[in-house]
Amino acid sequence: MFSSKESFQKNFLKRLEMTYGKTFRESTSRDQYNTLGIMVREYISSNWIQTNERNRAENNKQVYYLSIEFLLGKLMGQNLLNLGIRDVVQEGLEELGIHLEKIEESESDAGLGNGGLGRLAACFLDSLASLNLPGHGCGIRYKHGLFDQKIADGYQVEYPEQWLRHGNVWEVRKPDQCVDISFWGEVESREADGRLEFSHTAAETIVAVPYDMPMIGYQTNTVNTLRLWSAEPAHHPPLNRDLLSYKRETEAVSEFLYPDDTHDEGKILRLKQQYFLVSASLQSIIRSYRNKNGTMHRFHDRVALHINDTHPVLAIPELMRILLDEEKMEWDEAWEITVKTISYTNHTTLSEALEKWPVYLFKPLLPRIYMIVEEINERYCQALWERYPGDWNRIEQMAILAHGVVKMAHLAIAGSHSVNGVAKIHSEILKNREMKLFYGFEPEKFNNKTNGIAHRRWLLKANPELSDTITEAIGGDWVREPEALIQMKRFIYDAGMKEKTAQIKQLRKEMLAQKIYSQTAIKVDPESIFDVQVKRLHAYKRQLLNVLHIMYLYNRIREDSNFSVYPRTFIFGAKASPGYYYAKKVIKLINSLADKVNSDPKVSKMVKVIFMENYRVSLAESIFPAADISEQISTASKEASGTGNMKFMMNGALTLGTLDGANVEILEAVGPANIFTFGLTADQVLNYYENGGYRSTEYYHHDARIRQAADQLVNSFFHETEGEFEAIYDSLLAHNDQYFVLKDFSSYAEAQERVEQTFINRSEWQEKSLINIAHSGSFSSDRTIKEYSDEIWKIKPMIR
Ligand code: 26V
Repeated sequence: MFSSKESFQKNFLKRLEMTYGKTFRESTSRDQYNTLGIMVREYISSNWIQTNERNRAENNKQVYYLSIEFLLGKLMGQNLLNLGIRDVVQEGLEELGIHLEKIEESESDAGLGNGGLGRLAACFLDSLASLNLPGHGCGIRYKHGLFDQKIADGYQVEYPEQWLRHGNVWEVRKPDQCVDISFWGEVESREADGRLEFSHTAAETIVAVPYDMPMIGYQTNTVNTLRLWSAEPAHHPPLNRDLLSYKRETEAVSEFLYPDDTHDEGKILRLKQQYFLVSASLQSIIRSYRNKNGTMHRFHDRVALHINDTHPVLAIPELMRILLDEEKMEWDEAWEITVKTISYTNHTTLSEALEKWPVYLFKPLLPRIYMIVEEINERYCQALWERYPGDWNRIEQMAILAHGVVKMAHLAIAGSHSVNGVAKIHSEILKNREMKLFYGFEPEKFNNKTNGIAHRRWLLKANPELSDTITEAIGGDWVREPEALIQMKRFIYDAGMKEKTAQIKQLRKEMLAQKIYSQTAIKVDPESIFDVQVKRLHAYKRQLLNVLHIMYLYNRIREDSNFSVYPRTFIFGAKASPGYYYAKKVIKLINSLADKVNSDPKVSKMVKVIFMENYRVSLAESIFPAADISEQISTASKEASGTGNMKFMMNGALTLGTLDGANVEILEAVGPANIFTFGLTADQVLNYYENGGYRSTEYYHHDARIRQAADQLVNSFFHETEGEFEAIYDSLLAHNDQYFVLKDFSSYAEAQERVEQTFINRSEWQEKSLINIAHSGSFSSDRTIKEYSDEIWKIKPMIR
């Protein structure tokens, strides 16, 4: 049906009529989108079935990537590209008078994630399928993804996101593969054959229904599966329960993605979600494994389970439960299989983000799982005791259960054979600081896997103009083998290439300027430097540093008539967790500053500030290609990796960043002449935390630029209600600036001057931009996934 334009058109029109009972003329963009989606689904169905069949027949080892978030974005465009049918479809539709882009707009972003962690999971699924690797995702089918953000009077307002409102053409409900999930109740024990056996009784059961989504590889026959679980009431609800409240509580389990990284409300619900994901996934994986293999003794030879951060760490006691209670295995064998099966990635060292569950919540909700965690803890502490006899202090610090909480990271380390960080510096910090004691105990478990991004989304799809130019220059191998991008080095000094890529950047900046105009009615100058910071709003990411620097530019331009800067457009995009007071204040501050700057006749000739509402995957795809400067300015040691940094680099933006996360590896790749670094190093920051010695007030008193900008947060500079930005002011001075914003200010301002000086020499800038593109191949998630596959999961490509 996609073999030619004509055959596509014929099928499309017929299918449209059959599905909607409308003529083409009467149909809406959404009807057309759905029709195309149905056709694509049908087109790939035999490959999807065959991928599953071959996996079964060949009994290859499979990896299951368990993640509480999958931030997929839109799928139509990528699917068409991967299937190699985009051109045929586009041309066919054009002749019917429809633009493919228009149809694509009807698709909702699948926003089942908060940020980096969820997007990484989505990039990994693209690479797994494209590399023909037998790897699948397991997640939750949230009815509402991450909230939609509107800005009203400068404030963030959240609206429930509704991605399923018009259905989801990519999913297939599989009611025959439901599993039961048990909460609450009691554990009963009895002796059988000289062995203590446990059963979970009087539990409240809910049903997990799988919805499968095809993950289509790039020009290959492999179609892997993302299985998302939805919570539904059991057919026979508990007798002692009010039906309505049982139904409501059940459905709540897969209703909302947790947008709140910071606060504690709904803890029980979140723990329910975690167990729901893990128990449903394991039961279904084990069911199909048992059907094929009978017993579970060699489970780890055929299955790898990866846990994306600690959210799915209950996979460890859940697998133990199944092996002990259902398979009747002995503890030691069950534990060996569990550890050999499970691997774990850590995504943050921030202590606030490390999950700890109070026993008083955990134990009643998951009584059998809690018992197993207790036993794991006891045996783990015993092993520690044997290794470090008498060292109570150490054992207390390493215990899984201590002081009334379950420490999920400790459980993850104890129960898996591999623990990795997501960039070199992050993995080193884990080994030498955060997880030092665990590294001392089992050093062989620890390793690094530097993050990567799906270059087929973030370059091939997001920036077709640049992609075509690269392909013309070096051929198309880079799409399958991104390291081939290094061949672009041949063109760094090539005048034609410099001109061409500069034109593409210009075009993309004009396109973004249009979008900004249509959303905000603000005209920005596409010739200005597009300086972009898009990411979640967090204190450690230091949007505030960027803001204070813009305030300084504003003051300087107004006060010093000899001072001028090269025109700049500062672009922000960020969602704040709804309960994160400080982050929301920073959003308001950016918007207040934007009003001030953009309405000032003198300043706005040189500087504009734009806040783009509702930052999400699809918006990101139009931002990265248009950026000149990539702001990666976290307090060193705090950003585990960052992945936006890679997306910018791949699209030819230059990084302005601290030596944090993967910025360090970007520096190694491009060399110091092709990146702007500044600020404290991670060691310096960590030493300050350990030994003290930083006094933010000194920087306030000694630097007039800082003093002026800081004061403006609390004097009449912004015409907001009094006290609006007091919390921000206090964070800097009363609370001694925990993220070293003031300490790094001067170094940042200098780096910004270097940016300007470099940009003025456009020819040199373009060379640096090309160097960044040429070295971006190793930041493809293809590289990352190959490393995970070879070194942790031990899975091999299916031969296609
Ligand atoms: C959670 C919290 C909760 C408490 C307040 C501070 C805070 C900060 C961050 C988080 C998110 C933790 C998990 C996460 O999304 N980590 C991100 O993972 C990305 C993929 O590995 C990585 O590139 C980012 O650097 C990392 O922040």
